[in-house]
Amino acid sequence: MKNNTIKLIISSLLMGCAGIVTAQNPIVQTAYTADPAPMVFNDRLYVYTTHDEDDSTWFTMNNWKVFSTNDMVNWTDHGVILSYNDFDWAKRDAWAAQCIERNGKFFMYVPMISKTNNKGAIGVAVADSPFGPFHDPLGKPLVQSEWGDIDPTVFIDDDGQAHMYWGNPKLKYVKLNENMISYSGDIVEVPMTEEAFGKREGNPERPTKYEEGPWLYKRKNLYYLFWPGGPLPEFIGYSTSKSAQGPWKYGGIIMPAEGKSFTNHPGVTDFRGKTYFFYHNGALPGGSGFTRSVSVQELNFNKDGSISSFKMTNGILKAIAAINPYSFNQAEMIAWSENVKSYQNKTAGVFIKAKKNGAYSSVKNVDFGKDGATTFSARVGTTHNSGVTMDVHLDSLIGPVAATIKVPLTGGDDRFETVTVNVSNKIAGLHNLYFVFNGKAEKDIMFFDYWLFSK
Ligand code: FUB
Repeated sequence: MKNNTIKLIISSLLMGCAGIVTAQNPIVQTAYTADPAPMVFNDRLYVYTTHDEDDSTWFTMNNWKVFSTNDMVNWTDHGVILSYNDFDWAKRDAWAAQCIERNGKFFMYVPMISKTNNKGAIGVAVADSPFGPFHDPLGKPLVQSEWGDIDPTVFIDDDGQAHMYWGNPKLKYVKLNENMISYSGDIVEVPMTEEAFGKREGNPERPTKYEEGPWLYKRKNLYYLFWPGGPLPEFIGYSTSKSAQGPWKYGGIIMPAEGKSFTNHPGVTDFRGKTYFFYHNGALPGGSGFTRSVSVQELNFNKDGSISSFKMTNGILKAIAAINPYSFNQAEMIAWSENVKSYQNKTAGVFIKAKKNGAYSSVKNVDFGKDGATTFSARVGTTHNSGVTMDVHLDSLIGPVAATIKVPLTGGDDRFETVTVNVSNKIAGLHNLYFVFNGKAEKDIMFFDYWLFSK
């Protein structure tokens, strides 16, 4: 075999093709996230998540985050966009939420514990953009019926009628008014029948498999309610109906319980002709039932609309769009990373920090075009003066080094400098990029805000 052929085979084996890698789940590696709530707006896919604090040994959850993608593979972290502290009446437990757009406003439905009676309640916050700032227009809960007011899901039907479902162990719904911050009629308790949610043995308080975390979705005039079921560990089951108000018919278990988290939580949306199923597990290093992470995979339907059971996968491996390297790209847009954490402050907004020597982040399917790139710029900083560098590798962690940045000592992570260097060889065509962070310090090697190439 000729040398060039051998090189080609080895590099294909090591690197895979641009846009294809071996694992893309969990979609966020820089923080623990759970309870995914997808939303499509202006041809971009957003996913709102809860946020398990690092090292949490209970549901230590103080705020909600949002991530977005144009290609299903590279996810941008937009940071914390709402906290229970933004509600005067709430005191803790920023649990599973959903954001939905109506008439140019974004409505975030969030469960929290109320200060007045220590019980769960669902609030609503409103913003003019998917990233906030969100504010509480009511100054009080939208609903608080009794124990178990958690996990709201909101769906706006083709005729404009919005419904909000929620609850554990009871499942309830209301009809939301067009302003989305009030409702009409009574809170309806959904009958917990075996026909609707399957039979659970041996627990009179929970006669059916339904546990919590409903997600309402419509496809071809059929309404789907996806829900985590029990007994624990949770699986995901579903029920269908011809109306958003039921009656519901149990469809079966679609995702059996798997992995280190005893909870799971569904979120389903259509995006550019496909349907995607979001869920969570404990798959990140340090992962558990209280340090969870969000994953996604395609959802397929049988001809009759039913859904066959499937397992958790490595995720969406092939990007459906390319990244433009000649515009500003946020460092927190990541396909995969290791030993990197995301932060946010007033100077940089959201940025990433390399926690140890050799940490890296990567992006997939970057289209350099025919002409090719000649310089690389990055906004970076460090608190160390001992030779901190950032290498840009092409196509794999051990691929050729296209550029090396010497990271200047800038001071704290609110101080960045933009550094520009020539690339070693002109880069053209489609590539994956690996940003590898090198330094002798024990921790917090450097911080990174954005990057771009020029022709
Ligand atoms: O994340 C806290 C709670 O765990 C959610 O509200 C439930 O759905 C479960 O995922």
